Amino acid sequence: MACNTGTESGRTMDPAVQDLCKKAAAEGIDTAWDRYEKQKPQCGFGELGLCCRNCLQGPCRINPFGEPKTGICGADADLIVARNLLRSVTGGSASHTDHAYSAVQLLRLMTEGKTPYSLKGAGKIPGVAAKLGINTAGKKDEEVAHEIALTALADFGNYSEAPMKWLTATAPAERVELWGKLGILPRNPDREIRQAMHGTAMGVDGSPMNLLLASLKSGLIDGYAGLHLGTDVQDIIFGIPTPVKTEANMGVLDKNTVNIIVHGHMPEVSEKVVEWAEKLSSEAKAAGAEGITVAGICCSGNEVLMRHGVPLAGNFLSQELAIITGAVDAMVVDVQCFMPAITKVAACYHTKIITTQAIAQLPDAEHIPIEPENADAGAQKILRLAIETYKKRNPSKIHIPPHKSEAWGGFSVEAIVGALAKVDPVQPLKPLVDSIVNGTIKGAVGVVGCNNVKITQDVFHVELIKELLAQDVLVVATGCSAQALAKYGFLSPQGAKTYAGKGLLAVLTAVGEAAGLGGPLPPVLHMGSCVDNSRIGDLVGALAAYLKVPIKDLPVVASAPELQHEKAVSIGVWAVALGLMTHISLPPPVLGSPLVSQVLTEGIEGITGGKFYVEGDSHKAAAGILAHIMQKRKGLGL
Ligand code: NFS
Ligand code: SF4
Repeated sequence: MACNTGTESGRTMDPAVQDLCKKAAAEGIDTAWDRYEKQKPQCGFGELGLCCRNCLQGPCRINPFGEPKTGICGADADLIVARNLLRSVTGGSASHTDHAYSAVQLLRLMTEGKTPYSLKGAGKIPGVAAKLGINTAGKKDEEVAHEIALTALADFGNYSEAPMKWLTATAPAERVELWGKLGILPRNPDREIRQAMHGTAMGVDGSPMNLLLASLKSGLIDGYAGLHLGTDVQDIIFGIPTPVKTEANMGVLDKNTVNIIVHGHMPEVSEKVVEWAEKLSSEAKAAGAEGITVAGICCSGNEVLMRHGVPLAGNFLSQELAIITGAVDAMVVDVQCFMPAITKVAACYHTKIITTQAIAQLPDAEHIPIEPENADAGAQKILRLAIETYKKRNPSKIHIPPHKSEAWGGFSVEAIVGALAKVDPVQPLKPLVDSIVNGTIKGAVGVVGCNNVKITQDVFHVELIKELLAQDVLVVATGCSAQALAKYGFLSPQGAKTYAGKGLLAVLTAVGEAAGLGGPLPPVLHMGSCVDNSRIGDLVGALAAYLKVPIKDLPVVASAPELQHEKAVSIGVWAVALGLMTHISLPPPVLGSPLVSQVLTEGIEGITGGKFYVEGDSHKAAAGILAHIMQKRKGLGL
């Protein structure tokens, strides 16, 4: 399954990206795959997690086959690996938590009437208020939403030893009790992130097991101060997604329109770009274009796909190639997952790269701040710059591969339960649970995460999910994984007929027709961005509650087949803490410590019921995931 970076088909299975890789080569432009070649061979110490740079006596590295066995301070392989892992998980948790914090500040300012945003997700408020114990009687939506923002901010200001409220209000009681016994309930998320940095500094925590527990705690910060807080608040501000039809892959770009890509993670940016693209389309026409096309890459793309059906240009490894079409007038980025390389690629074309966040700037990009108070002014400036830039296109450099597929998104938990309620209005989950109990559906898999240059783009997502669907496993997806599957028709009703096994197809058809879609549901339900992995957590939690069993006993598995980011690692740790077996194709850099590797893939199962399952072959991974599902079914007496 490894990536042969020499050939287009070794780099990616996406025909549009293959096509553009050829164009890049012809035009002498390096992409991530070329840079990967130049990195080879990658450092063996780094791959195993055996390098420590935590103090200036280092760098120290451990020889797995001999001496030295410790760093200068005496830290051994287990300690160095455990420390590095905690820093990496904390990097992921910090990213998600900071993202969620921005959304909370926006909610606060918006409900104080200080921003050009308006409340679109009133339907989300009662549930969130109820779990937080906020009294809504006689209050306006904005007032309750403001209290919700202040409650979230109180978690960030919590100086007591009490656990963070968003977690205790959200996670299943059985888990809160377990995590309490393990002593890993996070208090103030900022304090825990600080403490993780402190504990991993030179001369502090020397216990690998204690550091592994801290990693679990950091995973919980990600799950509740990052993912859940992010989704809850974003749904209140921008609306709860409902099923929506769109298209995916480079063919969504239109050579006759101004093309703007939104890339990154913050819907407060991408929503405003989408809003102003509509409002300023007459200006684009005055400039000679037929209109404005906004298309997404990575999770910013997912956010506006979920709520507005904005089409998708590609996922993580497609980002440079979108620019290489020569047809992108502006790429607007906010935070996370945009490669610093994009400005260098853009320099070969007319494309403007526009950064919008103070912490995420690029030399050679235009920086146009989008902050809560000035978002409209910023977005207008961005749109007008894109329209100006459109006039500078070089027609001889434009090539848009025609590939695109129909894709459906918008499957929030509310939307899924809503569709099921058309079959059974009293107990909406019953039809789904009955299908699992009688074996029509064997179980469920949440497939998430990124592309990674070490794996041929999209191939692991596609091959794994093909096999699982054929075996009647229900699949939900987020992030760049959902985007990979979107490009090959897995998110379309037609995809159900192509890929789903007989039992699964029957259920998808019954629910899809009852819900008025006129055909089956797509075989893979797109639940949103990576932050929206919270939605998968909620769905799994609801199934467990309905069956009155802990999550760890469900025939449910998580998988991140092409993970690259620290965020994917911290989400994985959260999933394992929830009790899920979590498949990954590439191990994080922990193999240098037999102890840490053993705990993550075996020992942890006795503690949380979840574990990491590392398998780099998609066929074997499908078999391993299916075997786990069958074992869990047996445990439930099914
Ligand atoms: Ni998730 Fe979304 Fe994609 Fe990976 Fe990056 S965009 S937050 S980290 S690469 S799935
Ligand atoms: Fe070396 Fe210890 Fe310093 Fe790490 S903390 S660089 S192992 S001396």
